[in-house]
Amino acid sequence: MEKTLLIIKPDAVQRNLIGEIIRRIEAARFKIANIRHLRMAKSVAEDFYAVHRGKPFYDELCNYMSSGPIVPMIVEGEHAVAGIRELIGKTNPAEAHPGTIRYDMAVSLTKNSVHASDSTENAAREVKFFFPREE
Ligand code: FUP
Repeated sequence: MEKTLLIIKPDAVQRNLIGEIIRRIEAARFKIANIRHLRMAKSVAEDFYAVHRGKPFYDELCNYMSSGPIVPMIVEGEHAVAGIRELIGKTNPAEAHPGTIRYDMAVSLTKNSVHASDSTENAAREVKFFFPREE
């Protein structure tokens, strides 16, 4: 069993897509092991995306991620990291495959509706970031 961190981003929360995204995760046989609803301060978003500090899109990304509530959750299952990345589709919705969350729901490269950890190392860090008490 593997754990990964998925975030429903402000654009999707705002458009009432929380239920549809969770439905797809559960339909793919994954479990929601923990879930929160919160709004990040910009400084918190900057910490979360620290790996992108200095890149041209960093400021826009952090402004956007702190613009409204988000729903981070721990998703559990076999090969959850790769499986959830497949379910959400490519970062740029223009390149995502039909049937993926980003193809179906994303507004733009920045407002791409969801985040999911891209490796088991990042999953461990990101789970801890939003769920520090999780073992
Ligand atoms: P992902 O792992 O799919 O979330 O993608 P990245 O870690 O490469 O990028 C993090 C976020 O930055 C993406 F969700 C969207 C945003 N981004 C931009 O806004 N512009 C870019 O040129 C690249 C990424």
